[in-house]
Amino acid sequence: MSRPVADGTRHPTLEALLSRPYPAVMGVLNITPDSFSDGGQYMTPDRALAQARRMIAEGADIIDIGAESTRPYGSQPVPRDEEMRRLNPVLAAVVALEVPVSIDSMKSPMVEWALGNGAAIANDVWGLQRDPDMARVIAAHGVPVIVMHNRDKPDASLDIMQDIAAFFERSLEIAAKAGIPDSHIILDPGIGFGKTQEQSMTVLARLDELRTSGLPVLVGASRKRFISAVVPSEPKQRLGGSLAAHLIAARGGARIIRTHDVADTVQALRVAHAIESKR
Ligand code: HH2
Repeated sequence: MSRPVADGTRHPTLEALLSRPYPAVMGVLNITPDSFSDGGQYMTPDRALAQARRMIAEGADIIDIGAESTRPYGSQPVPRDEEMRRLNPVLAAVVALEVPVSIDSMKSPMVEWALGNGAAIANDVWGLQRDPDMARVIAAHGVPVIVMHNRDKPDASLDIMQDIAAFFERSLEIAAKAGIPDSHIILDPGIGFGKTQEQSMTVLARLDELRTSGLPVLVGASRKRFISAVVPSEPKQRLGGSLAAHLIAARGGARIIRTHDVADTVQALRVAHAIESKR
């Protein structure tokens, strides 16, 4: 289940990661000037690669690379050429680190390019429902896809769990039509996307309801704004809240945790698992 790499260590495959008793950790690598918590920090290829190496040393199982901020409010749309200009000097070098790389992009041509250049997972924050070519591109490469729930605007009157379930049903239909097997789908409720802060917390509290699909669930609560609704804080001061959310997500069945703070998250997940195994 694992493949050897040049330095003699062995990094497990995605299948092996998902079968572990504690969740896999996905480290966030934002090559953007405007990401909500770390914009501008990894804009040069050297810095981006150093951050990827650091996250892997800290225990990241997957590196998620994005070159366009997807934060719901205030992010600037990035033209495809610019997204490519940011990713091009970084992607191959990160892929060479031999950890599965996911490409966080809403544009099917970017995803196609990244999958052709070694990315192993597609991360679509519109769950195959925005770019009409996304499902075809992903099916053609035969790779797993993270299908994230999203909405243009939050609606406080919604039953958010029902909305997510209906959204995933549509995504799964699109995937099936394009020839993406269920075994390649990872569901993500999209914490902070098209949701009120209350709804983001409801989703975390009721995550186990998403498991009825039998598909693995990813959660990314790292540094997000709902934390500040409970304890006012700047994004970089939200580690405690992020860990709390991620431990609750793990208990609710999340199989992958997406985070900016890899070392602390790995430690929290592993210690929680070690304690729970004593019951
Ligand atoms: N959150 C962000 C971006 N991409 N992808 C998935 N699947 N799930 C998430 O929760 C998710 C995501 C937002 O975080 P970040 O990448 O740090 O910010 P920005 O989009 O501003 O770059």
